[in-house]
Amino acid sequence: MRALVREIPTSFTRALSAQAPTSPIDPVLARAQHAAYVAALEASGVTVETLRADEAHPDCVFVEDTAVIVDGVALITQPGAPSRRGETEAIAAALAKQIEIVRMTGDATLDGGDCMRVGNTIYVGASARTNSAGVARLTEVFPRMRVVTVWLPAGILHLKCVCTPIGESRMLLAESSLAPATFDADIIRIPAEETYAANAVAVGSHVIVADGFPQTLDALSTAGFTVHAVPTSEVRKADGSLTCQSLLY
Ligand code: CIR
Repeated sequence: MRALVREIPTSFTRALSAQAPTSPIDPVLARAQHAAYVAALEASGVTVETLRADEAHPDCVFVEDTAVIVDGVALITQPGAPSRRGETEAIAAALAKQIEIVRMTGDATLDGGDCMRVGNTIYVGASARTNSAGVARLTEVFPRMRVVTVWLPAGILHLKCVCTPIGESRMLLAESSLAPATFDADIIRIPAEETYAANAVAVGSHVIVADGFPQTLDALSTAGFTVHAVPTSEVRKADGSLTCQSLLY
């Protein structure tokens, strides 16, 4: 498996966030934490390609939002936040060396953080960032996938803020977020007080989780995963978590 990631720019201190962080983002610490994330991907057997930071785009580390990759085809998105639209070209150029690229145009918007694939289903969060034209384009580009729209309550930035896939038929889901019946999958429930840890990156028998969430760590260890806990304080100040820092394919 390969991953595309992107360095953290110094302008990351101006990244989007729904609420101003209680302490400013420290870009030096953010880079150290990003390095730990990349090391965890490599320890999970992933070959990582790292793109240079783009100072003009403070949120460029959150590459997940710029593409949805299924079975060797990458749909390059139009991120819902206008300030992030310019992030996609460098991603498209890097992916085009490896896989087929298709585009999203017109009024369609979609953030990759709203797309969760479990088996042959892509659950798509109808969020403030992803509109119906974006979902329609996703459905058109991946005709063999079942696309299910999930209405997100206000306050949830992306679908994968509260749930992530763990293998082909299992997923993590934060308690008190979305109804478990929404999903046709085996669910590992994450206690509400550990909601942030419901965003995890699973690669085979490895899983990368945010550190500081002992119940989630125990649940994943009990489920048989090798768990890599990584620090996330700085990306969290910019409403980021773990899946958003890579594109896996
Ligand atoms: C944003 O608001 O777009 C970024 N500050 C955070 C994006 C996080 N992306 C993700 O969870 N997929």
